[in-house]
Amino acid sequence: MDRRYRSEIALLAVAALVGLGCGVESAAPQPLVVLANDSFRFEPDTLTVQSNRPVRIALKNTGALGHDLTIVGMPSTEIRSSQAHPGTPQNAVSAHVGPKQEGSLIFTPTAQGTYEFYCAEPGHKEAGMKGTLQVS
Ligand SMILES: [Cu+2]
Repeated sequence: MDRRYRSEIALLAVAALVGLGCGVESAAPQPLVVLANDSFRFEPDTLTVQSNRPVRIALKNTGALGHDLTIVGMPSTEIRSSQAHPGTPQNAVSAHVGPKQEGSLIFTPTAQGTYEFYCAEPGHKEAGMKGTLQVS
């Protein structure tokens, strides 16, 4: 491989990265509001978003217990959380909210699929605190 060919590849790589960055920044976020309560339910418990567009979930805890919204195994970039739950797995998207608090969870899902979300507080998922995120 000669030097000129190599620099053309480098230029193409840079152009691809810049293109991706612009695409993410110019896309309008998909705003969602999810309520968490002490009946161990999310409202709504079914969410639908588009892939490769940023998602912003406002998580409102209407209860007197701490709750969170955790999604494990969903390919995502640009992940930002107001407060991750302590002990959240590394491949998780998660936001924790204290009683009567509101938090935010921002991410860009990169793969279509159906993903489970749940509350990672001990016993909450088992009590039914879970839902489904559809990425189309
Ligand atoms: Cu909970």
